[in-house]
Amino acid sequence: MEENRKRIFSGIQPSGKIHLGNYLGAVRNWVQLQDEYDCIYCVVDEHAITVRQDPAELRRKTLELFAQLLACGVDPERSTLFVQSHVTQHAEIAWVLNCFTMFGELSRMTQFKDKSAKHADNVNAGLFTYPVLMAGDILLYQADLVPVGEDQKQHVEICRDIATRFNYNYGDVFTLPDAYIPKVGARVMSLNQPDSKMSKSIPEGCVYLMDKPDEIMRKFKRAITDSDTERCVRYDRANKPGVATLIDIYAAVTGKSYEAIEAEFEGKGYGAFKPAVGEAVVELFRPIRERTEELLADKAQLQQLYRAGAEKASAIAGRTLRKVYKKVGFLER
Ligand code: ATP
Ligand code: LTN
Repeated sequence: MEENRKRIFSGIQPSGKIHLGNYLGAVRNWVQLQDEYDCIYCVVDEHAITVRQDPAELRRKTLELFAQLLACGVDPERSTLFVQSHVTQHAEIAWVLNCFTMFGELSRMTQFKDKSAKHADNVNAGLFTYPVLMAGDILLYQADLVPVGEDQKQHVEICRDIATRFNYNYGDVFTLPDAYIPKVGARVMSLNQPDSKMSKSIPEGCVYLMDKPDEIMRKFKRAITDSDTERCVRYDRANKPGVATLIDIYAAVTGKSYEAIEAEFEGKGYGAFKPAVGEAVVELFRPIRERTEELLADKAQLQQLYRAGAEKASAIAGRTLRKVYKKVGFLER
């Protein structure tokens, strides 16, 4: 590890399978950034329990997500990949940071507002303080950059605010992080509700990394296009949101510009366009799905990898937490 490289931290929840939005908005960048940065990536199981999880399922999803991240190209030789609950400092720093976070600022978080409306029967304190745990994740590693999709920008901002407040009281303890949001793919929209982001909560409009090719093709063929009479492939988010969603996906997967895509499908209509986008996604995911299956067949190797990841992570996290405890005035043991 070169000493003066900038540090990257990001996390992903094991509350479901990786979908195209997660991949294009975050995970693909995680992989690319490994060449230039010192990267630390985390499966955030502690965040996942802010909504009810079946214990056996959560364990299974955590391991599957870990394998999927490896299959996507997160390289444990170059980066640190671990499971949040294996590194106790995350829960510990969250308590301290809770005391430096204001009720009012947490009340303004859009994810809290959305999730508390969706899970009205379980608006628990963890759902409310979720951004504090996330701030701790980032600050423990003194990260400079946090690669996330657009929807997480607000959480990185509150992390900066918390860090600034702490530093104001105790000196330069924390590095102030910036969100790293991709130019394409930062907000992939749902295939059947093009005004909502692609999310596992709208399963029909959501394409998973582990979906079989025929399933992916089925979802793309059923994707909402538009009821306009023009039926041509043209980027117009306001008037043709369904087509814009598909063009965005095709652009993010192939690297082609909007103009090139419009030219490619000129005079061809949606009947040719939808399967072409589907095919591109099938080919993108095929090798990753196959690799995930291989990795999941060797549980002992996975265990060895997540243990090694946790060890590397806790050495860094421990240093930050010791400093924080000292600054706030906890008596040394
Ligand atoms: P979901 O809405 O499906 O529950 P999430 O945002 O809760 O997803 P995470 O697994 O925690 O899921 O997200 C991991 C990363 O994926 C985050 O950086 C998030 O910003 C990004 N992401 C999630 N959905 C999208 C999307 N539709 N487009 C782009 N990025 C996304
Ligand atoms: N809140 C994020 C997941 C997450 C995260 C993090 C992302 C938890 N801790 C630290 C970046 C850095 C989400 O819901 N997608």
